[in-house]
Amino acid sequence: LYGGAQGLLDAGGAARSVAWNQDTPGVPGVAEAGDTFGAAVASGDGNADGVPDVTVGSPGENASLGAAWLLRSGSAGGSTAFSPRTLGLPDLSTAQKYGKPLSSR
Ligand SMILES: [Ca+2]
Ligand SMILES: [Ca+2]
Repeated sequence: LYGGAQGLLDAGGAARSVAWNQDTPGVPGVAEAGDTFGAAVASGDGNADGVPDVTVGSPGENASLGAAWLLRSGSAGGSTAFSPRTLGLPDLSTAQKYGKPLSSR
């Protein structure tokens, strides 16, 4: 949901929203059953440019290894996915469900 000076609703009482998934142009990956993309969502200005960014968790990605997506400035364009594999972390055989908990700052 887009926010504004009036909150989540505009002056006319309407809300505008956007939806993303892994098949949205600019969002890395492929939407698959069990991804649980969006199981956790957090917002905050992670790169301190004054524009809120959105982080989306997908703990079911890659057989529940899990991953998280960073949508800079709340936009699909140029978004990035992070997983234990892309970060070079140990690739355990057990489900890590990376991206299940997210926090804002
Ligand atoms: Ca996927
Ligand atoms: Ca930002």
